[in-house]
Amino acid sequence: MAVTRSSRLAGWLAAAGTAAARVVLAAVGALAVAALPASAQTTLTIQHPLPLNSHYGAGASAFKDAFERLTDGRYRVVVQRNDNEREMMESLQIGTLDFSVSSTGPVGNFVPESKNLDVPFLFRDTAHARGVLDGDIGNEILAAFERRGLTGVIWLENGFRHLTNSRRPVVTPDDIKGLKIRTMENQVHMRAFETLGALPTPMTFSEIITALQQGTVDGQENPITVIVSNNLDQVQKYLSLTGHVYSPAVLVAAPATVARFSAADRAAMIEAARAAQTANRDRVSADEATGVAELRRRGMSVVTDIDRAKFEAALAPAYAVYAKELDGNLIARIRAAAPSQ
Ligand code: EAX
Repeated sequence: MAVTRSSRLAGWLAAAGTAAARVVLAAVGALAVAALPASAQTTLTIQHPLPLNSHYGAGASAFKDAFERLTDGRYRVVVQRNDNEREMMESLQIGTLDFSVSSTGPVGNFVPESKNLDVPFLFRDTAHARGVLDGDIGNEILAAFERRGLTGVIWLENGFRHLTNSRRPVVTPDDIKGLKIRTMENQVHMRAFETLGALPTPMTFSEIITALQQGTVDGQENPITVIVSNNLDQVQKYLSLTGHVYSPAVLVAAPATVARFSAADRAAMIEAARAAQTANRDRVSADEATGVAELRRRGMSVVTDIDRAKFEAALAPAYAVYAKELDGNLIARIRAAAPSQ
């Protein structure tokens, strides 16, 4: 059908009409949503262990904004801090919490398959890690959550972990000997530090600052983004860029919460989770680009020339145990995997 002037005018009017109609409809919709009695709105909670102004906060807020938008305000998502990741997993299993963002730290105690991701020096770099987690291997491990009374929604990122301490600069594996190191409640990590001659002390993130201040432990290990956003420079003098292990994070849902969702709401949850992943990873990349300089500016003494091969060699006894206790085939597939595009 050719476009004529009078019809164009008619068209413009129709378009104007449509545009006006669309504005009215949107306004009515917004009013309708705003007018939704609180009772019609379901409140859901997402918890994570770090400050709101962090890579986890960025992910959780992006999830909240997207899910509320995609479900037309029928849901309100409350973001809370809970720096006990194990407790969050338990709450998801019993349905007293809806969503969480956490590292895989204590997750291996609930989903043993995720322990394979916690092996030191397993991932070559961030692209390799993201490629594995966004691919078949990542999906296989997420599927394993279902068998443990949890719903693994999407992989997020904590980052490569580095060692800090208040006693001495750590350059070689020998320098770690005898240091009391706070670790997450993660047997894979604890075995690595034991093998290097350190004294690993597992504790939740909530206990870390006091333990460092009181000298219960000499050091700890975390990604740059966590060290910066929690001001660990105030209780630690030395930072060694060991990058000794990649720390995945994961958005997990309570199966009971997901079971109450319609198919459309589940689709909204997945789309919101993708928004969370993008916001989280972008924040990690940004913090990693500026964090070391920032920590130096705050007075930390930074060791950059870490001999990775020396640390891997010193960990050989631990790798032998991992080969028996973990899934050697899966670990080999991860090592062989291509980086993300
Ligand atoms: O997930 O406990 C830790 O060291 C974690 O890196 C922190 O809670 C973020």
